[in-house]
Amino acid sequence: MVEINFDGLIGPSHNYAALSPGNRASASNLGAVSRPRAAALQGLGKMRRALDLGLPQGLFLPHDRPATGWLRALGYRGGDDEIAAAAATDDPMRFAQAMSASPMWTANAATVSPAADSADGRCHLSVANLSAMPHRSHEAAATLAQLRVAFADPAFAVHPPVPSFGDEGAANHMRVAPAHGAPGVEIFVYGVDGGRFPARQSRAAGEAVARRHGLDPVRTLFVEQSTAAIAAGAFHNDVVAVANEAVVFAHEQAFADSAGFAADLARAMPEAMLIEVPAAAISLEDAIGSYLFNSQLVTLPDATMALIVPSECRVNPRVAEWLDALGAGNGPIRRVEVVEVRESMRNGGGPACLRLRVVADPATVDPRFLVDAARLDRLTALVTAYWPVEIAPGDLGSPALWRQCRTARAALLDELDLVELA
Ligand code: SUG
Repeated sequence: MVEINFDGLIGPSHNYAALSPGNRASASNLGAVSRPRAAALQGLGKMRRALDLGLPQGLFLPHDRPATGWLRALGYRGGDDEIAAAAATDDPMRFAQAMSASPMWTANAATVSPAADSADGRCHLSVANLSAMPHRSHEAAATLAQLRVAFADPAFAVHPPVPSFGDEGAANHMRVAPAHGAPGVEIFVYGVDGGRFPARQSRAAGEAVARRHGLDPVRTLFVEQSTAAIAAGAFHNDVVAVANEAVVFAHEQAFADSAGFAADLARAMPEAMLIEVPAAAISLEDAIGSYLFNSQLVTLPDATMALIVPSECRVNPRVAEWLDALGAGNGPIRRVEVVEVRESMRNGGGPACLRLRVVADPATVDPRFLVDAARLDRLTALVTAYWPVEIAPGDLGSPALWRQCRTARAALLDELDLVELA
């Protein structure tokens, strides 16, 4: 059993339409010109870095854009281009919601419970409903289709989204375990509405996922996000906390009751280690501006841990200094790796948002969803050939762009021999 990170390949329609209230980066880039090709190449660069570190790497595909199936369900009629043209003229914001490349953030694709935690010994995946944001709410059907292909082996159980209650998937879920393959404690982090921004994750959804996955209640925690963190821009818990094996790395203000969380975690798993960064060292503002906690905390083949941080962490002097001290100290995190995912970051998606972690035997995963260096070379060439260089806000309504997005995705499906997802 190993942990495989499945990164979302950044889709050809990547653009800045400020669709996510409460996500500061997305809101502040309204109207900016995006660079889909550079974005996807940055994402592929991150995957390559993981391979170079000796980690297994997987990938999920961008969804079909414009999302005409969703627009059709909203009452638009005709062929795909007619539907897109009608929606783009009628309601440009709605149309932008149909053009979003948001499936790139696969930390929101599903919640995953490894086999060691579940009653039936299978790895369970529940697709997230993402119901808090219209542009994300229509991802679930295509995500479910994709996960059913990738994880068709009986080692997995893939569940459709939980109904009725907001669920944002792995971004609001942490797992703490002595080792990836050993039984662990699963932590479902939820928000409570009433603050400045929507609380996207409900407690009821986490409870439903835990029940479906057959988790042991003794090793399952439900923890409330702090309203201060949500108000400061932590629209998902993974903006202020990350866990790997026995380590939880979190901001002091991530949770409503951090002392209560620390005590519950220690009771559930005495060997858990909580690395809490005090607000006096790094303010919530600095944490969210740099995305320090939206890093990938990974165990390397030599059993030490590395923190894969976005380059923005190097720009903030307080965060940079803190990271230098972390790497030089004798705690469990010995190495800091800096990756460049600026295009995704400008929509509020750091290294950890771009990946879904699945603990599995790689032999049970459909190999079309796994990458090696040669496949990354081919994907780099394909993205360079097909992805648009730039998208300005006024381009979203252009039929030429819709055609380019469809052609690019078709070439990708062909390259990976995944035409059944067309
Ligand atoms: O849901 N941004 C995403 C970012 C998701 C980050 N994921 C995690 N934290 N795991 C969101 O807010 C912006 C799209 C736009 O504005 O066009 C967006 O959807």
